[in-house]
Amino acid sequence: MSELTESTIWRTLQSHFEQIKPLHMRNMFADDPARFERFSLHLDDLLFDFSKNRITGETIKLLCELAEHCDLADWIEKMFRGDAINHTEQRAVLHTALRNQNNNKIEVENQDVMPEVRAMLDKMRLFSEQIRSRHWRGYTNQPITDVVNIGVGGSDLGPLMASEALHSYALHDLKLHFVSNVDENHIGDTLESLKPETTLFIIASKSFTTQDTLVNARTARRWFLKRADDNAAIGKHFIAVSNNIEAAVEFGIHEDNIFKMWDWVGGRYSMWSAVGLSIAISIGMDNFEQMLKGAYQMDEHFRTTPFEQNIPVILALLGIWYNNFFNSQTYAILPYDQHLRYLPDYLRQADMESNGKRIDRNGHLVNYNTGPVAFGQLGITGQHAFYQLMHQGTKLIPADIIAPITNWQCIRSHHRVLMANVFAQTEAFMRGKTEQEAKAELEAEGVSAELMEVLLPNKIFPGNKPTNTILFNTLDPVSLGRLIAMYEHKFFVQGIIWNINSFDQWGVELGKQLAKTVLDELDGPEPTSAHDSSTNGLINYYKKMRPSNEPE
Ligand code: G6Q
Repeated sequence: MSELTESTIWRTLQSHFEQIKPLHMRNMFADDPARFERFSLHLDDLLFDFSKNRITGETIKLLCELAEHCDLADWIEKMFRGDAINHTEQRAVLHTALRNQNNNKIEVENQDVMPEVRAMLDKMRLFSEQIRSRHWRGYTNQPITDVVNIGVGGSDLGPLMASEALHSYALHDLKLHFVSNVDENHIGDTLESLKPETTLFIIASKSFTTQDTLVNARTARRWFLKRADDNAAIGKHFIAVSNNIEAAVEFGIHEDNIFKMWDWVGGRYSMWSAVGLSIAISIGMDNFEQMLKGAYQMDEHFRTTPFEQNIPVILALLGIWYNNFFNSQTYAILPYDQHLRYLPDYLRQADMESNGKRIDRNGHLVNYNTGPVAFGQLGITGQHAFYQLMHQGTKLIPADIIAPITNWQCIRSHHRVLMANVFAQTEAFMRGKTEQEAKAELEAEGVSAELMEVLLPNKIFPGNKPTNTILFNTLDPVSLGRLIAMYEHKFFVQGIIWNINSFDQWGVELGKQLAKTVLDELDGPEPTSAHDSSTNGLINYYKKMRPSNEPE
């Protein structure tokens, strides 16, 4: 039995859950006109409304006691000061150092990391300004018009999400492209419209050993050299972001063109580092630094605010409430802003790779649910697709609804409709529609008694579906940084409560290892018998059916 589920506070929460379970939020709102004020928090213009949750004041109090029981405050300090809390890789977890705005030292093995971080930011500034101002010239003396980030997972999703989110700040005659899939169609389609003379490749790989990325990088180099026909020209067109300088140099990238990463930055937490170089090139370093400032603002809030008013802590505890007590297996991330379209993908990795663990920090199998299945899409798109299941299906799917109050263009006829959907959906999820209400509606439509009998049960919405609503003024570098840092800390808090290591990823490493072994077998002509009958059968079928004249 685990210490967590055996603890008094866990048991108290369990019996508290039995009291809360039958209550309907509709009645909670009717009974307490101040519920919104009571259950919402602010950080500058960010409003976090968590009143549409199946909670009372007692729930929050008990959940905060759970956080105290799990020594959350100590763990927060351990992370920020650089203790090796990623114990399976014996590493510090210091993405917060990348956006640190104060003059305090942050030490890893007695070495202050801040001078190196600042040097990296300076190097990013210099380089991104050279590209943006067209001082950096390609091998035919033309300026760069296209930047291709080649990377995967943590070396792709952050820059992809953030550069799309901050698209309104982008330099529009400089286009960003992202290639992550080793399927040749991805790089093939991307290169189709590009010219080697004006293209810059950023090979982003912390390890510089990830097969997908290296295969794509080699294809890019071949494509480039076919036209340039001069290895020296690579210096003007290939940049690397990596912790493995040796491998990047061996690939042919000049040492001056390598931006360093550190082993204390996890891939999925690395968009604040030089992995974000493509973001900086697109929006400019001043804006990139505003994004760091926004994240730092959330870091400070997280580090210094009592749990009951602490946005990431409350967000995390609500997740625990549904995951571990209501036994809901999933939750939805639903942004109502076109430019946040990659946010659900980004957060899905950050959450599921961090908290998809079943072994606790003491090496034991856990006996409770850990990380949920995170999914999502633009809210408006989801409304016309999967919200049906959320409203009337058999699963409880809590949701985060995220919306900026205004945007770059903010055309009234569009934006008001958008916001009307935000408010109407959160209300509908909470209230539902009672039998009486549904009946009154059908009667008003004049449906026959016969049809009423058929329709009525289908027109009832149970409601009582929890949502958090997150509003902020506009999607800009500061608000984006703040939003992402909020979620990072949410996942951290949940990992602490579940007593798991949120910062390793052995499942990802397994994929990398397995693919290498099978690749050797695919190269030889003879059938394989090294696996189970299904895997052998699939490999051998592939070998038999593949074209014999595949180009390299
Ligand atoms: C992130 C993961 C994973 C990683 C990719 C790419 O936290 O570890 O998504 O970012 O596998 O790894 P490289 O950057 O080493 O190529």
